[in-house]
Parts: sequence; C-alpha cells; structure tokens
Amino acid sequence: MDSVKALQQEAMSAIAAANTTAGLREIESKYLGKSGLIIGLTRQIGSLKTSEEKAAFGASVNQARALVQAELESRQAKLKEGERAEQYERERIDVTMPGARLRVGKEHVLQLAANKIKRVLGGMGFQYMESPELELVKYNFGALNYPPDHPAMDDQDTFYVDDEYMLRTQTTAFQGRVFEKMKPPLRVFTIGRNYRNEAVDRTHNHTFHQVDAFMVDEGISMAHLKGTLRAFAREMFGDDATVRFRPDFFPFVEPGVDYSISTKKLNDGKWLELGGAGLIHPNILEEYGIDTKRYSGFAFGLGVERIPMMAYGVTDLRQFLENDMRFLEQFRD
Ligand code: FA5
Repeated sequence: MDSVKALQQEAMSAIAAANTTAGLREIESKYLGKSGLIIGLTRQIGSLKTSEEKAAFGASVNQARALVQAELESRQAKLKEGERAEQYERERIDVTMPGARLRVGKEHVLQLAANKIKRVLGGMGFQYMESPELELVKYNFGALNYPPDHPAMDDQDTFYVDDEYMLRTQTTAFQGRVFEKMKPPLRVFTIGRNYRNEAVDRTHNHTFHQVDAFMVDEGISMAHLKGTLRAFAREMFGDDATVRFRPDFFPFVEPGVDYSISTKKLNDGKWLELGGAGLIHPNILEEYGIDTKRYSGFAFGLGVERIPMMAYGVTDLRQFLENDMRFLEQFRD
C-alpha cells in the first residue's frame, strides 16, 4: 500500500511541476499508460496472500489512478488556457492596420481609342484582323503601287531591318496580304503600330498607331467612302462632327484625299487631319487578280493618336508613349 501512495505522490508532484501540456502528456503515459507505473503495480497483486488483501490493494491502485487522472485533467485545463492565451497573443492581428493596396490596371488611352474604333467599324460590317509590324518591304511599298525609287517613299523614311524586312510605316501594308488570301466582296480593317524615321514634334512621333480599312465590292465609289467616313466621325466624336476631304496624293489610291474632321465642342472647332483615303488604285486590284470591270474599292488610313488628341485636347502626342502615370490615369472608358 505504501508503494501505491508513494507512486501517487510522485505522480502528483510531477503534475504540479509540469508547465506545458506536452509535458503533461509524457507524465500521463509514464504513470497511467498501458505499461505505466501505476498500472504496473497491479502485477504485485499476485504476491498477496488473502483475497481481502488483494481487494484492498486493487482498490488503492484504482483510487490512485483516479486521483492522478483527475489531477492531470485539472492541470491540463489550466495549462491549456495559458497556452491558448499565449497563442492568441502571438497570432494577434491588428485589424485597424491599412491593407496592402491592390493596384488595378486599366487600358491605355490608345487601347481605349482602338477599342472604340473596333466597335464602330465592326458595327459597319468591317472585319478586324491583326497585322504584322515587322513587314516585308514589298507589302509596305511595292504592293502599294510605289514605283521603284519614287519620292513618295521619302515621306515615310523608316527603319530597315535588311533588304527584305522593315518596320512598317503604314498599316496600309496589310492590304496586299489580305488581297492575296481573300476575294471580294470584302470589308477588312486592322489597327497597329507603325514606325517612321521622323523629325519628332508635337504631332509626329517615330512610333505611332494607325487604323486602315478597305472595302472592295461591286460599284464602290467615292460616295461610299465619304459616307463611311462621315458615319465614322459621328460615331467617334458625336452627331455634330463634320468632315472635309481635300485632294491628296498616295500612290495606292486614285483619286486620293486627305480626311479632316471638326466639331463645335472639340479642338476649338478647328479642323484636324485624321488621315488619308481614296479609291484603291486599279493597278493594285489587277495585281491581285481582282476584276476591275466588276469590282472597285476604297481605303482609308487614320492616325489613332489623333482621336484622343481631338477628344481630350491633348496637344503633344509624345505623351502617349512616355508612360507617365499622372498623364495616363486621366483617361477612362
Ligand atoms: C498614310 O500613312 C496612308 N497609308 C494613309 C492612307 C491609307 C491613304 C489608305 C489612302 C488610303 P499619312 O502618312 O498621311 O498616310 O498618315 C496618315 C495619318 O497617320 C496622318 O494623318 C496622321 O494622323 C498619322 N500619322 C502619320 N505619321 C505620323 C507620325 N509620325 N506620328 C503620329 N501620327 C502620324
């Protein structure tokens, strides 16, 4: 019996001295586990003589087990409380702290202009197609009816990569690629970046964007071109937009015109030239096997930068490509 009391005492002191729940688990298995010391005492029952002695010994082991178990549980509850409090303190979150601000990007003002052009021309039945910026010289000039060494090429002095390839100077370069693959009737447009070796100023950059559209069908005339460009101007700039056409020369159209717009509200009511246009030169159509007795077509090419310049009164187009967020953040859809 004394050995039971002694072991019980030993377990109780160990419990009192433990200061972590992990420590308590070790004590539990040492004294109360299947092969623990208190259970181990029951093996001594066999050496007792009388059944009364055996019963009394068994009862004292059971009692010791129950007392140690109860003490373990109550200590465990206390330690757990402390450990939880510590854990909460460790994991405390200051909910009043400002969160990490998410920077949500938005589309560039030139992309917004391109999106609007796509909606407007798409609505008129033109099909949008992507086109390459690195272009074969033959599409940029040769296929567009530029005679070799024609001075008109000097207007579009550019960056040659080698004798065959160049950075395109005009999205009109895409026309030849389309005529090679598609047969009339067709209505196609493309939007993209162009490069010219320019004397850079407020209205000219070395890198800029154009939209080029062309339509080939039976009986297409200047009337269709003018009507299309007038409808385009109104959709882009409002119902009071007026358009002006003046004769101009481009080797790939005959007749050729320049195209300007004006509205009462924008650009102080002054004319702004958006680009060039005309009826596709019959030489080009014939070159691609299109029967010019049956078909004719128009084409126009406009500067994309000119559109937000007009709409928002931007006076220097170089700002579009300088990536100054203070400038760019002003423009929303
Ligand atoms: C052309 O590029 C012709 N391909 C347009 C065309 C297409 C005519 C189809 C007839 C038929 P031009 O060089 O004028 O034409 O350029 C057209 C427009 O692109 C200009 O009016 C202007 O708005 C814009 N643009 C031209 N060069 C620059 C530049 N360096 N920086 C910014 N915009 C430019």
